[in-house]
Amino acid sequence: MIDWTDRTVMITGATAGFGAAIARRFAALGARLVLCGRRTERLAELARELAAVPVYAAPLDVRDRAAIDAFVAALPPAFAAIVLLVNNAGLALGLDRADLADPDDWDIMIDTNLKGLVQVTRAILPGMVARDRGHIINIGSVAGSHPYPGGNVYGATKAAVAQFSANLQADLIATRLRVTNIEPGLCGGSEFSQVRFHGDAERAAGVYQGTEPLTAEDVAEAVVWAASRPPHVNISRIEMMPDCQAPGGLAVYRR
Ligand code: NDP
Ligand code: 8X3
Repeated sequence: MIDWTDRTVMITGATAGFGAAIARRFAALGARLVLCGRRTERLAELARELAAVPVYAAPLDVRDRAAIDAFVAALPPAFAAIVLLVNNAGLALGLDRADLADPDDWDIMIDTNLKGLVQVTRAILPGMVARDRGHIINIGSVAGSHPYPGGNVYGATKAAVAQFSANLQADLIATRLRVTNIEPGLCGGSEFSQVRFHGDAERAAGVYQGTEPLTAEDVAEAVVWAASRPPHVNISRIEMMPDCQAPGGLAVYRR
């Protein structure tokens, strides 16, 4: 098993859901943590909870490129050599048909899930390449491979994340860097559906009714597993679903 105690792990979107679970999991393994998200109070709480390991937590909106550069430039020396970047920050907004969807929701998803993820990667990558050491784990989604009604732009951003991950792997072939795209399906216990339905708790709860969905801890486990393979092993993709979910939604509309 890899010794994480001399390794720095950066997690975007650590203030809730998967990001917080991934942070807790790596803290239990003794890693140094760089945590970010927009909600400063949540970051402070998590840093206090995980005080047994070195934690650098600071606010970052991944949609702001200048803020990303400033965040990376301000990393204290002890936290600057990131060996694992988990690009987790992201969101779905709305589940409306494309002709009815809110164009502002579309912009926010593209700016966060795609533009934010690629620009955080771009800011961290040069250091990893210079050290010839690093792993980028992106949090994609089954929505990037399997269409469903109302998934329109959310799924498109996650498809782009999958292809960006594969293209990164191609770019980095001559280095020891690794790239993984983790693609979870239905997952409960995070704020994902509350955010998707703009705070409608009843509608959010309905998504999981009668199911036993994945948990944030299941996703964190997959992240730790992919990151802990021997250095020559690159896990390119992990698609994971709860056993109550399956692909196979080809639609036929009969008039
Ligand atoms: P949560 O809503 O619980 O967490 C999302 C995290 O992203 C929060 O920490 C939030 O922090 C952060 N975030 C959102 N926008 C920004 C931004 N502009 N800048 C920085 N951070 C941001 O959702 P999940 O934990 O469920 O989702 C995490 C990732 O997993 C997302 O990429 C999501 O698309 C993906 N996913 C989720 C699935 C699910 O069913 N839950 C399944 C498959 C993939 P803050 O608000 O403080 O900025
Ligand atoms: C989250 C899973 O099915 O809501 O990415 O798109 S789904």
